[in-house]
Order: sequence, then C-alpha cells, then structure tokens
Amino acid sequence: RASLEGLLAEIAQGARQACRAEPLVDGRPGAGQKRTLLSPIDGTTLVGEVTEASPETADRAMAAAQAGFSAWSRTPAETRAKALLRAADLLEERRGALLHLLQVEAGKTLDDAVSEVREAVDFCRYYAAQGRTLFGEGEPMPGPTGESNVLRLRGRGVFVAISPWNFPLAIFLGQVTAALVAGNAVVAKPAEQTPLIAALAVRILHEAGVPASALHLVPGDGRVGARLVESPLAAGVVFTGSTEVARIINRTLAAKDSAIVPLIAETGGINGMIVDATALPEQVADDVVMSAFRSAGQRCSALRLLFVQDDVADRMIEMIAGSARELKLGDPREVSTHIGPVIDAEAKERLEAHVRAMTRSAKVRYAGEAPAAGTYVAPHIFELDRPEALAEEVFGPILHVVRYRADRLDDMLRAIEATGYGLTLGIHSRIDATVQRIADRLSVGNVYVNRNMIGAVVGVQPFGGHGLSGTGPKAGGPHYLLRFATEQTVTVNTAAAGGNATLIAMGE
Ligand code: UN1
Repeated sequence: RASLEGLLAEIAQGARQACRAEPLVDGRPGAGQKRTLLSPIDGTTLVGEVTEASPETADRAMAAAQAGFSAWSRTPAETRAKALLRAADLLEERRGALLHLLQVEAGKTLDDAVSEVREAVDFCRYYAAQGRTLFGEGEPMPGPTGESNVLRLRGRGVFVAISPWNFPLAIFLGQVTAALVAGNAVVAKPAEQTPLIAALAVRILHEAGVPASALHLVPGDGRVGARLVESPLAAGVVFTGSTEVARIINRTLAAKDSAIVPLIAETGGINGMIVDATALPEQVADDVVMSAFRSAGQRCSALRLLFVQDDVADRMIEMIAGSARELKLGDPREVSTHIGPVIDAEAKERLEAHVRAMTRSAKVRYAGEAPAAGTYVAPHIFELDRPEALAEEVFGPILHVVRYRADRLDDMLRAIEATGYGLTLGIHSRIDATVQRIADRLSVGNVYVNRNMIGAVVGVQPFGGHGLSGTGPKAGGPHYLLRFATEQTVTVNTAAAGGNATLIAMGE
C-alpha cells in the first residue's frame, strides 16, 4: 500500500514535466512539421507536441552521425559501457516521468508501465556488461612464431534504429544502447505514436555521457524511416515492427550499390499454445488470459492461437472465458485496470473489423465489453474449425481456439509451422515426452512450458524468432551485440625489421 502510494506520487510528480519531442541533430533542434499528440486513454487529452523531421533534417542527422562515428568508435568500450550504466541510474531516478508517459502516450497499465521501465534499465545494464568484454582490446589468435594475430570487434558506422509503439521505451532503448555500446553512431526513429518517451530517453542518454554527435533523434512516420534506410550512409538497420515493413526495409537495403547492409529485424508472430488433457486447468486459464490479453494483446509475443485437446476443450474454454470475464477494461491510470486501450483509432478499427468477420465465420466463446470513449477493444475468444482460419497476425486482445484430437496433434504442429512465423510457443502438458517432442519439432524462438508466454526477461530469456518473425539474433541475449559490429583481424609480422609489436596493443 505504502509503496503503491509512493509510486502514484512519483507519477503525479513526473506528470508535471512539459512534454515535447523534436528532431535532435548534434543535440540541437531540427526543422519539421509540428503535430499534437492525443492520448489513447480518451482520445481527447493532449499529451504533448512533436516536431516530425523533414527529409532534410533526416539527411542532416545521417551526416552528423557519420561525422560523430569516428570519435565514438574510438572511445574505449569501458567509457561507452559506463554511459549506459549511468543512463540506467537516471532512468530509475526519473521513473515517475517515464511511467506517466507510458501511461498517457502509450496507454499502458501501471503493471505494464512498471515492467517496461524495469526492462529498459535491464537492457542498459546488460548491454553495458556484455559490451565492455566484447569490445575491449581484441582477442589474440593462435599463430606461427614471428607473427601476431588479433581479432577485434568494431562499430559498423551509422546504425539506423526504428522502433515500435508497443514498447516505446524498452525496445527503443534496447536497440539504441546495443548499437551505441558496439561503437556505432545512431540515428533513431521512434514510432510516430510514441515520440515523447523516446525524446526523454534520448535526453537521458545524452545526460549520461553519450555525446550528442553519436546519438540523433528523428521523430516521424514511415517516410522518415524510409529516408534513413535509403541513405547511402546507413551501415546497419535495426528494426522492430511488422513483417511487412521489415520486407520493405530488406528490399531497400538489397538495392544499394554502396554496400551490403545488414538488417536486424524482430517482427510478428501467429503464436500458438498447445494444451493437452494432462494440463492443470486453473493454471491454463491464468496463463492463457495473461498471454492473450495482457497489454491488450499488443505484444508480438502474445498468444493468438490456442490448441486444446478435445477431451478437455469445453471445460478449459469455459474456465478461460471465466477468467477473461474478471478482467477490468478501462483507464490504465486506475490501479485496478487490467486492460487499457489499443494504441490508436486505426488499430481499433482494424481489430473490430476482424471481430466482425470472426463473429460471422467462427463460434463466439467470449465477447467482452469496452468503454465507448478512447480506443478500447473488447476482448474476444473465438473457436475456429481449423487453425488455417486465422491467416494473419491480429495485434490485439483477440484469442482464437482450435480443438484437436490427440492422434491429430501433428496436424496442429504442421499448421503452426505453415504460418511461416516462429516467435513464441506455449505448451501445457505434464508429459515430458510430449513437451520434448513439440519443442523439438517446431523451430520457434521462445518456448514456454507450463507458464505464460510473454514478458521475456533480459539476460534470462533472450527474445526473438525465425522465419517471418525476424532475423535474430535474440535481444537481451549473449549474441545480440555481435551483429552490430564488424570484425577485423590484424596480423603483424613481428619478426620484421625493428618489429611492429606495439601495434598489437589494440588500445587505439
Ligand atoms: C514485442 O512485443 O515486440 O516477451 C516484444 C515479451 C517482451 C517482448 C515483446 N519482452 O513479451
């Protein structure tokens, strides 16, 4: 109770800060078009104002980053890591303002907002720890006498970071800090729906010691993103968002004459969960509701397609619907709220069109109710005849259920595979052999057994998938930073006149 009151007081205090986002090129405001941002909570409350970068501002940011790269890439990895650690401390100090923005700009519940600040802090600390070992002096390689060989990792150049609105702080910072600690200069474009929290995160990183010449911000929509990706100065792109946009970025990069530019993409999923007859019903109900409806289903990890063994299907579905009925939908600033709004009117329309189509073609097993004002979408559970009836990722609080016969489990696994996605998978079973067989059979990135399937923890459950779900490597895992770097081997003939042995001390 006392800590909850403290938290609410922190948020009230944080809410007093003026909210503005503008392009930041070398730390100075850049030109662009102004736009006001209204909260998804009610569609009318003014959250703040954003200046969206003009094409010229985007170009200037790329050029400034290119200039800033040389000094930042030669800054010792230890110094770069320290800036991230300082940023983590500042994020904790400014938690109130961050929570406030997560709630009013992104519509997050208090639980979701608190977890997100935690995740952002974790990313900073984790990548700092990884970065200081990976990007140090370089690794001596074995070789013949009279020669020294060192392999070292270095930044690629200007990294373009394009991030989503569903984790506007954690994923924004995860991308940016990974690129920075690896020695890249960064031009970051946050989602057009959530530029304010990104702007605050950039101010924090600058204050923490990341030079303004190494980190530039360009708010705007897809046109700004396209401009950055098309730039001949882009040495790498890190993107989280839809599969469709990842494809466009891929094509743009593939057409470049200047270089082969890598893309690190984390995209969507039609994530499945398999529940067999041995699963514990109460546990299943809790985990399904959490996985499908928390964050209003707006997580790429969320459960979309639930497979329940037919012997227990009716009982399970009734229990799940019963748990869903307990969920409180509404203003996310109220502590008792479980589900807040979806991000904007466009998302609401798209989701409601899906609900209408499913209501016609499938069996409605649960239909919730949503407040009229703001962009709320009522949670729904539909029962489908066959898994193929869900053909695309539906990014909201809508769950689809299919019942299967035990001897047809393989057909279900094939259906999951046939979606082409491979992000998260849930399994509820008390038979080890079943769990093992399913996990072995499906090539998905994150498998969760007898628990919910969202909320991957940095450094604990590295997150990311394959196929249509992304390129890997996994965010928050030990291999992530490697993709942000190039490798250089330096071979020195130490037997040559005078010996150049000093060159091998890669202190730079
Ligand atoms: C996303 O929705 O883009 O596991 C990523 C989770 C989060 C990641 C979601 N850590 O739910």
